[in-house]
Amino acid sequence: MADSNFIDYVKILCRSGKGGAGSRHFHRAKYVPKGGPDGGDGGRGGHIILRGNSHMWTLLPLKYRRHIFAGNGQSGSEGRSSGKDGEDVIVDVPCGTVVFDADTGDYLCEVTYDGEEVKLLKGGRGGLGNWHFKSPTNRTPRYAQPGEPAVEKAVILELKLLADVGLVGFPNAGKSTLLSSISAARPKIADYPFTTMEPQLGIVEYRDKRSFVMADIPGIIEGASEGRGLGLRFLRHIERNAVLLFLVPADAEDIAGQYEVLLEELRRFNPQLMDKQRILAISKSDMLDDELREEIEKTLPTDIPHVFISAVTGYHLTELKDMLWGAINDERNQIATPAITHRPLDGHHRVREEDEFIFEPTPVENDEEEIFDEDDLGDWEEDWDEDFDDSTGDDN
Ligand SMILES: Nc1nc2c(ncn2[C@@H]2O[C@H](COP(=O)(O)OP(=O)(O)OP(=O)(O)O)[C@@H](O)[C@H]2O)c(=O)[nH]1
Ligand SMILES: [Mg+2]
Repeated sequence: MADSNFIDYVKILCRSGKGGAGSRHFHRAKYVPKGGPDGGDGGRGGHIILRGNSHMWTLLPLKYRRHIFAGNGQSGSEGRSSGKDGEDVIVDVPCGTVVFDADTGDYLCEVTYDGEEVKLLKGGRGGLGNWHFKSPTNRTPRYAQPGEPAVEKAVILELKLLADVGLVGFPNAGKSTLLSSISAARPKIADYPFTTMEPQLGIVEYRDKRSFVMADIPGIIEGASEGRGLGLRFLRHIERNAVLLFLVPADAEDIAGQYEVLLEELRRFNPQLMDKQRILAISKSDMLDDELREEIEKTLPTDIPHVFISAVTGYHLTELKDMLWGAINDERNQIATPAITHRPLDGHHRVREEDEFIFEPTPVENDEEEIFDEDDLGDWEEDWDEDFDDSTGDDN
């Protein structure tokens, strides 16, 4: 997968900006002997915001951007002027990106639609300047609030493709051939297993200019949940699909048995997948005659609708699309899809080379905090008399 452009799992280090410190400044000017505190507030630290972008379909740009740091807020300064807010960082991600805490595996947030903005890490609040702390009992507050610290977190971004129909089958079942015959997608097709190494989406045009999205994922074999074959890593791309289309080739020895194996692997990956509507297509049916088809028909599982198809001759493809369309628009599926709960990350999802990725965070630079020089205050504080008339009319 090293040379692949389809990246659906990245680990990055994010750090929001820290808040700027409030200023401890005292006003001084000619003919204004006791100007009083006038230190302004620190600026807010920058947020890290994720934004859905429908033109992106892989996390590849983030693979080369392992550190995402927002700007720090600037310190406040004299004359009650507030420091500048730190710069927010907006990170574009494909729709369907789910974010987990890399240390605990806990689900944090997700971005589903184009333009959706999700605040991943909040910037620290800026500290209040000393003029806020002026009171009748303390006219020379020599303190100001420091800014809130930055938040640092290692996160894992996982892409779960958003498609209406997910294709499930053993390697060589004809999944890619089907996608290429009913959509404009051109996945690689060959008569050896694991031709498809990464998921691919295709838009299936349907009657009356309607369309739906179909996802072709790498083949699944028995024991995939224990890591055999390509494992179950790609199954997350069908977690959000409304309908699962199982593909078993007509020349398989035991079609019902193959279907059961696939179903069991799915169940082990995520029991929630069992709630989805399923359709069974017997692929490569051009190899069957009527007699054989009738014989197979008797052995098929009865709890799932089925259809004999051939992606090569186009046999029953319209019927298949009708069945899929009906299932996608089935009210139950529409309710079920957005309600998916995200489990914390587990071993099924992990990508070793990503997990061994070691962070070398650059130390947070100490931004020049306003140093309050005691001597600077001079003597004037001493002659700050009790009955000092606060003529500035402050709101405090
Ligand atoms: N006769 C016939 N052969 C088919 C049909 N569909 C696919 N094939 C052949 O089956 C082989 C595998 O097809 P693919 O589409 O690559 O299968 P896949 O399920 O995507 O396989 P992986 O990507 O390896 O999991 C190819 O040699 C295809 O030409 C069909 O409808 N009829
Ligand atoms: Mg394929």
